[in-house]
Amino acid sequence: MTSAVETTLPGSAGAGTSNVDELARIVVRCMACEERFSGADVLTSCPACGGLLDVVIPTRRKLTPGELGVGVPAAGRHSGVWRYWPLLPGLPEDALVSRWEGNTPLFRDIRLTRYAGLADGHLELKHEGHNPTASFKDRGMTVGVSHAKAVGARIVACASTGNTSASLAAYAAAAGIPALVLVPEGKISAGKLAQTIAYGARVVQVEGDFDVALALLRELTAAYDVYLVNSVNPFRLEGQKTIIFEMMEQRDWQAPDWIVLPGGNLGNTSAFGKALIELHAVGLIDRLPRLAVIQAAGAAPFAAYHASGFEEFAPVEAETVATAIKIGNPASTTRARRSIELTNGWVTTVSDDEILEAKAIIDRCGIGCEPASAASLAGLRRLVRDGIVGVHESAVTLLTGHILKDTDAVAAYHFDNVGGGPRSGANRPIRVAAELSALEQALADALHR
Ligand code: AN7
Repeated sequence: MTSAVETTLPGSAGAGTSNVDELARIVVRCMACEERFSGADVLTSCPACGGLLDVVIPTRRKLTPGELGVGVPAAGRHSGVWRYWPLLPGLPEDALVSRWEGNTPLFRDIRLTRYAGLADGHLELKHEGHNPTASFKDRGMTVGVSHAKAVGARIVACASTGNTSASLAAYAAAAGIPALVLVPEGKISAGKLAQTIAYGARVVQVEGDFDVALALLRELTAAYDVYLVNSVNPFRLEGQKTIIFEMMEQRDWQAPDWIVLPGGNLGNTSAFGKALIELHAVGLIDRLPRLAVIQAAGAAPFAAYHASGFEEFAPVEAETVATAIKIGNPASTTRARRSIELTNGWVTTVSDDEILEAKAIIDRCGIGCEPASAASLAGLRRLVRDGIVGVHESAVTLLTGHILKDTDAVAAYHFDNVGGGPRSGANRPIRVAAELSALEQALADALHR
């Protein structure tokens, strides 16, 4: 593609010849028309029919857990993504951009299990906030940016509700590739914006919501030679599969009955379905868990689509306190539908109040997460109450981002009492005179918390 701007873009384009050979061995396939393309191409939709693309991972041969670590390049040895090398696209080693992402904990807490309504020992929480930029996005970004580097991209770009932009900015900085990010003006958390600025991306605040920003960016990437890293990028989703790989490894390859996750643009939902199918195909798990996707009630087009028996999809104007998932027209809807169908999954919604209450309880257990993440626990509780998930079934919920991602949400809950009346467990700091007698009262209060 040519344009006036193109000649002014920085850096040198074009993959080295050895990279082209390695990239050409990777097969990318359209999930709609099954047309096949080369990994050396830069594609975020099928040039033939516009469908979403999958990287094809060979799964005919059975794998043992030990064989998963075979062939891991030195550059990815410490990464919780690249150590699953045989189930990832074989990118050239000199292109790998890693910040030791992944390697996240799987927590248990009896209080949260009881809050969900499950029998003791039946809930685990995979905390993806323990990633380098404090959200799960780093797992996809290490693969997306490594592919961008391998093909010689001169600039990488995304539209974001904040976490993708923070992650892209960091990995682009690590790779030495310029980054452009579009965020909805005034609608992402201050912490995420701060990360994106500090890591050095060119930040554009678009007048409009996330859906407007993504549509605008797709116009730009269609016209200019800009590498798009949103989750329509098939390489990014390959990295996000490793949340499932690591979760199953931590559970000694025993699948839970349910995996519960928040749904926004539906990249994780898409990646999780693919990951489970691949693990099952190579014999590392013997059954498929059911995926349960939880949307905020004010941003729930996928839940409505599911409720219609996947007959009618309609985008919505999104509104929710969980800004990360304030998305009304998810880019990966068709791929996410496939994940739900393949795993006999479910989709439901929770209110902002349910999200905030679940978040306060997760925080109070010393685990902590951002609001969007808490939708998973709130949703599980709802599903147990509705009888969709049985009390004696096992579940893993995904916590997608760190508590410090959105400190405004913490303040609003504990200080402002938005929506009237004190929130349950609200914890407002008190001011005292610098006198021992005043502290004695605080000591008595603290003992009773
Ligand atoms: C904390 O950063 O879409 O359903 O632009 O940041 O895979 O999109 C963030 C999404 C859940 C939803 N939890 O995941 C972005 C963006 C957190 C998130 C989601 C996001 P997908």
